[in-house]
Amino acid sequence: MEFQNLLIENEDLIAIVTVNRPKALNALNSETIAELDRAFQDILEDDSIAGVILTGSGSKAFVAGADIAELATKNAITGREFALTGQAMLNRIEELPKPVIAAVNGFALGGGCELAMACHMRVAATNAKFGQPEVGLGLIPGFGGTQRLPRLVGKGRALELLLGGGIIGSVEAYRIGLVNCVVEAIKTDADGNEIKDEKGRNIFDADKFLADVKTMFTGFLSKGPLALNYVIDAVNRGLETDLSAGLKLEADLFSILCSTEDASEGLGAFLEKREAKFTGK
Ligand code: CO8
Repeated sequence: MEFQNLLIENEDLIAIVTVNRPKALNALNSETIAELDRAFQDILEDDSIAGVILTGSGSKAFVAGADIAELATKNAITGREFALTGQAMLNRIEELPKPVIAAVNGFALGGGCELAMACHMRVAATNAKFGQPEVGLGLIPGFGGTQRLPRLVGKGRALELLLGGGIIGSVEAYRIGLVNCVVEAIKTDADGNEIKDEKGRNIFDADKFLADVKTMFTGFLSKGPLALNYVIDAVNRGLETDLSAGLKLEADLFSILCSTEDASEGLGAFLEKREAKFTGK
């Protein structure tokens, strides 16, 4: 399918999905939300894809939020529809049975931070900036920010970001647990010396960043595909329930895996001191 606002490349079992509206800092309008929904539906059905890297085009923004020009046209009815449609798309990402990693390059604000939080893991470039600035627009987050942020960083820190509307950098995002790691990807010359811009600042290298994320991600994708699927399911559903129901769910999923070809291959490979070759069966 052709997309107007997304670029999709499939490389080595990984789909790299890039939100591509650079003139609006990759802000999410209705069309982009529908395209992301469609793209993740396609990825679900595509057996040649084992995982997804989600990023934004250019060096300035991952996604700078919901499209504010479009938001300004919403009333109580259409605003609710917009929030529910965005939430459904983010739920689709969160529930995808294949790992999804957000490669956050630049601004991840409002809906952009919410998009990153719906992914299973987040890698931040050093230039990444996160925030939920909606209160400054007289709004609250509508794509899950009030729910996923406290689950990721705890109630106190989430309230500080949600009430203050402030923007934090990659190091602080790492410190509070909003991102899994920070990667420095800056342009260097052939001798490895940093190339600076006219103001003496480092220059972000988007290709290097994606290559580093891809290398990191490939390690995850070498594991048993069914096990990855069940980890995502157990964590997502477990967080919706109490500990005893979550533990029962884990035992059920564990027992199903015990009878899979992936588990006999993984256990056999360990005992035979060789590398496992999983088939996802
Ligand atoms: N929507 C639409 N256009 C945007 C957005 C956005 N979120 N962000 C930036 N742009 C546009 C700017 O309007 C500008 O366009 P133009 O060149 O035509 O004037 C272009 O992108 C470049 O932006 P700036 O000139 O502002 O770039 P700066 O480097 O000066 O600033 C910032 C970068 C700090 C990121 C700044 O652009 C900014 O503050 N953007 C808005 C960030 C924001 O508030 N995001 C939250 C939006 S609300 C939201 O996400 C709610 C989600 C849930 C909604 C559900 C409700 C129903």
